[in-house]
Parts: sequence; structure tokens; C-alpha cells
Amino acid sequence: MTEHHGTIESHPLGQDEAQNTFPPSAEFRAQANVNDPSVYWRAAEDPEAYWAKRASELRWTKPFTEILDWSNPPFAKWFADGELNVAANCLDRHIAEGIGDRVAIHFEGEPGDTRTLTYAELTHEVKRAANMLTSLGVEAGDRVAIYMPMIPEAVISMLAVARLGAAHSVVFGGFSADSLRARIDDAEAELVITADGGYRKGRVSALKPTVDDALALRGGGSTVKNVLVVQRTGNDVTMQEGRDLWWHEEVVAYDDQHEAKGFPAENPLFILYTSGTTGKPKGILHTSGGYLTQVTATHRDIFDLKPETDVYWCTADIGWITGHSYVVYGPLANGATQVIYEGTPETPDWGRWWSIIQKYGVTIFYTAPTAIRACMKVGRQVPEQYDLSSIRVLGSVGEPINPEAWRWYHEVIGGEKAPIVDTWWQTETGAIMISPLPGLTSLKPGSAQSPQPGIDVSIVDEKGRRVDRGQGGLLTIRRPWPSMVRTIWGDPDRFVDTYWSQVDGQYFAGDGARVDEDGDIWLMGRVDDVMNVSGHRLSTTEIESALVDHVAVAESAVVGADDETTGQAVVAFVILKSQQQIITADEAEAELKKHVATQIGAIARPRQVFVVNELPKTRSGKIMRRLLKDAAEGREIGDVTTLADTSVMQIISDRVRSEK
Ligand code: 6R9
Repeated sequence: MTEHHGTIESHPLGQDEAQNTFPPSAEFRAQANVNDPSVYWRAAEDPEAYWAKRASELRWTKPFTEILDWSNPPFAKWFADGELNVAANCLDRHIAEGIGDRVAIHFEGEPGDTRTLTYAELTHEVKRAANMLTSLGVEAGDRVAIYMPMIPEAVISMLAVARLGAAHSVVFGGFSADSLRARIDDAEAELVITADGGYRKGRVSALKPTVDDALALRGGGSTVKNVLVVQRTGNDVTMQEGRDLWWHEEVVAYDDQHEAKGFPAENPLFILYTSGTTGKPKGILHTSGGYLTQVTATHRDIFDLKPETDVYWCTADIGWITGHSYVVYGPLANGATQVIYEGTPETPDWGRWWSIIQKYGVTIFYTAPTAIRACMKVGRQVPEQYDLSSIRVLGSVGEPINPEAWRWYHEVIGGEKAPIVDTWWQTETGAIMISPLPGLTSLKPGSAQSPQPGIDVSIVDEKGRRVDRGQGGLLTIRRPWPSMVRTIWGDPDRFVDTYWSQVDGQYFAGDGARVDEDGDIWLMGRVDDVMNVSGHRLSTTEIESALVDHVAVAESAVVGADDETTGQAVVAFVILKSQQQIITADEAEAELKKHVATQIGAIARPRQVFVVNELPKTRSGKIMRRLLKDAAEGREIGDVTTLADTSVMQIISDRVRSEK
């Protein structure tokens, strides 16, 4: 196999890459929501008119007359004189349009319990919850922290908060008491909505005790007045008199009638914390009208959503931006029917996801490359036991998808017929920015390909000048877009410094990318993941891709470690496929070094290859290469508190030491 795309920045793409494309089938194209290629240039001619048109697809209580206000860059306002209620756009609007009986949520709990909510039922639940929150004093402008498992009440809570014009701050259920407290304090939340616990890997994972611990920190004083607790798992919890309330005891007292008021388009909708290069998490602020416009439009176009017939499933947790935009707001604003699953893919066994797809007839499936690789590692014989023929569109998000995983996803899950949309975006961008459109794009495995209509992405050098085709550089966004981050909560200076100061006048996303001869975009990972070996730029992603292209390798992570002669050297960590004893761990090092050298070139040949059982990952599944770099350079391992499994790094660093 010679499937390698230019590793060195200026290296042009190989011929076979261009041949290896997957155009949409005639049938798919004919029925696609977007199948007229002129959409790109029309939107580029007048992006504001394009977005105004998409915004007018929402229901506004007061129509907007202004589109973009960029008079005070980089602080954008979109549709600022318009008013809308975000929750009513996701609920009441559909009832008024007569689709109240459509299923909004097929919920599947990890233990196998199920619950179906139609749009009418979901609307009643949200109205009741909104009345309950009002009685707890929640008003427009307030912040509510949500620390929940993936259960319907998590969605109901988010929508109830939004309905009142307040802002939610969802904190992923895997975060510690410390992290939760830091987020509560930064947002000055007055209410925390949580559950006794959730089910994960067949066990109860308690949440309420963590909330108690968080609120007891720093001498116990905090902005929180009440904690509302959903009963999910029945584990023992202590309820603090005067502060803690059971959701099921409270909610029955409230009416399911609630009139939604319109709020200004720039009213804050949510804060979502994301880690930056420094220790303190950044509170990414999103507002209402522009955010809802772009998540709704992209969800409909990119997944080719047909709300009447599709069954959509995005596996992301609501604790991440993907859960906000493509589990809650985009799908519900579009009136989609979706699956929400509480647990992990391997519970009770690795067939769980595929059994859910078969059971509900899922047609659109959106997940992350790390999950796809985990499934590859277990082997195709598992999904092959299920009927996945309902699937017609597949999506990928979170990191570059290596061509090997792309092909497996395409063949084994998509039956070689479902297009894959590789969607690039960030917590900060709010919605998908770069992706194929499945009715238009000839897919290239491993490339996110095209900026969406109305989105102005460039690949530039350090001075902000566009690079030529075939070259690599920094990924920037020139024009403001509707769902863009408005500021870092409480820290506008950091917002300007972090995103707008590195490349003058452009939003710099932190990612490196290459543009090929056709103008398609290939993400190369965060710029801090770009290595410099003997003066050549190498992308960690490309070497990782080459490694997992080897038949024996399940997953890999590559770092650039300091090296006396070459500046940096490539150090690889690999997990071998469990069932296939193709090579032993001892043979692996030499074999894989050779493999990378043949795949990409001698310059990319790893100095060392370590066979490991696990890689250090954050709870959202991103590999913490910084820690592997510490190990590879023989340093003390840095902060591991954000890892899903904190013991992994000890094992890896012992392994590296024993090798020296
Ligand atoms: C949505 C989400 C953002 C970072 C982003 C980039 C990486 C996401 C990607 C991708 C290549 C894709 N990323 N999608 N890289 N191809 N399709 O993941 O948001 O958690 O904020 O992460 O993830 O490096 O900068 P977030």
C-alpha cells in the first residue's frame, strides 16, 4: 500500500490519493437536501445574505433587521435586534406545525431500560421544568450548572434553562469535584441540576456525592443556593435540608403550561468550559440567534436530515460541544427523531451500539475516530452480527480520521454505501465549519475537505498570507460566522489574546492544515502536535495514520521528543490488535519503524516504538500527547488529573524507563 499523503509541508499529494475518492451515488445525490453546487459561490458572494436567509428559517418573536454587527471586532453580534426563544424553536414550533406526535427521543439506558418522548411530551416536560426553575428563582441572565448522566432530564434541563433566557453551564459527569467547583465559581451559578448517579460500564457512577464535595470545598461558601437532584440509580445520597431538592418530588407541583418569552438574539445561551494551553479552563460563551441558526442549518445540510423519516444518533455526551450542538439544539430545532444512549459502547459487550442501531433503525450515525478505532480493535465480526442496513449517512468528529479507520467505517458500518462526513469544528466555532456535503462532495478518506457555505476558512503562513495549493500552514477564519464564540466568560482580554492575536485580524483555531491541489483541506492536528525533525515539518497525525495502516496496529500516538541531533525525533506509542497475533511486541518495533519509513519516507521513521496496552486519553477521548512527550523525554509526568484513567501514565513511563 502506498497510501501516503505529503508529510513534509510542501510535499504535493500523491496520484493515488486523487483516484481514491468516493463520489456521491446518483440516487443519493438526487434525493439530497443540498445538491446544487452553486450554493458555495452564491453564499460566498454575500455570506451575510446567506446567513440571514438561514436565520429566517427559525421562528422569531421579533424579526431581525440587522444581520452582522462587526463594528467592535473581535466581538461580533448577529441578528442583534431580533428576538427569539431557543427552546420554543426546538419544541413549541413543532407542536404548532402539527408534528407533536413525532418521537423526539428514543432513550436507551445502559441497563436496558427505555423511554420514548414525543415532541408533545418533551414540550410538556420542559414547560413543567421551566415552571419549577422559575419558582427556584431562575431568571433571564442567570447561570445554572448541569452535572448529569445522559438521560432525558439532562436535555429537559438544558431546554428549561434556555426557555427562561438563563444560561446553562453543562459540566461533563466525569469531571472531579475540583473541576466542577471551578466551573461553578467562574460562572457564579446559583443552581446545580444533577442526578444521584448514572450507569457506566455496568456500575452506578455516583454524581450527587461529587456535587456535595464540590460545594464543601473552599470552606463551603459558594454562589449555589439549590441543588436539584434527578433520581436515576437509587444510590444512597445525602440531601442537605434547605438546599437540596428531589426533581421528582418538586416537579409534580407544577403545571405543564408555560408561555415562552422572546429574548434578544445575543442573549447568552450557554457557557461551556474547555481546556486551553494554561491550567485555567476557558468559559466559551455562546449566544442564541446566530448559534441556533448555524447548528440547525449545518445539521440539516451536512447529515442530509429528513426529519420525517430519519432516525439520527450522535454518540456524544451533552458535556461536550458536540452534545450541545448535535444532540440538543440542532436535531431538536430540526424536529428530528433521535436516539440517546446513556452508557458505554462495550456494555454489556461490544455489540451494544450496533444492537441499538438495529433496534431503532438508525439512519444517520455520528461518532468519533477514537471510538471507531476501538471497535476496529475488537474486530469486524462484532458489527457483522447486526443488521446495519438502515444506515445512510455516517459522521466523524473530534480529531482527524485516519484513512484506515475511514475505510473500516465505510465498509463495515456503512456497507460501502453511506457517505462519511468528516466534520471539523471546535467548542469555539459552535457548529461545523469544514465538512463534505454528502450530496455534492467526492469524498477523500482522511480529509474534512470544504468550508461550509458562508464560511471563510484560509490556510495561511505565520504572517497571515494564504499559502499555495499543495502547502501547509495555520487554519484561520477571516469572516465572523453566526455561531462563533462571543467571548471567554469574564475574560474578554484572554479572548482577544487567545484567538485573535496570533494571526492579525483573523481567528486562529490552533490547528494546522494543508490544502491539496483540488483545494481540499486536510487537518494536521493542533499546531503543537506538529514536529520539526531535521528541519522538516512532520505531522503527528500523518505518522499515526501510517502506523494504524499496519495490519497489526489498533491505535497509535506519536510525539516529537527532543533529540540531540535532529532537534526532535519521532517517538511512537502503539496498541496492537488483540486477536491477531501477527507480530509479537518484540518484533513490532523494528517492523513498524520500517513500515513508517516505507509509507511516508525515511524522515518520518520513528526513533522508538513502544508497545503499550492503553493510551492516555481525556474523558472526551482525546489523546494527551503532552504526557507522552514527558515520558519520551524522561521528565516527570505533568498533570494527569484530566485523564479518564490516571494510572495509564505510570505504566507507560515505567515502560519507557526500562527501555533506556
Ligand atoms: C467538535 C470538537 C476541537 C479540536 C479542533 C481539532 C480537533 C475536531 C476534527 C478535528 C481534525 C476533525 N478536531 N474535529 N481535527 N478533523 N474532523 O471536537 O470540539 O472538543 O473543542 O475540539 O478537535 O484539533 O481544534 P473540541
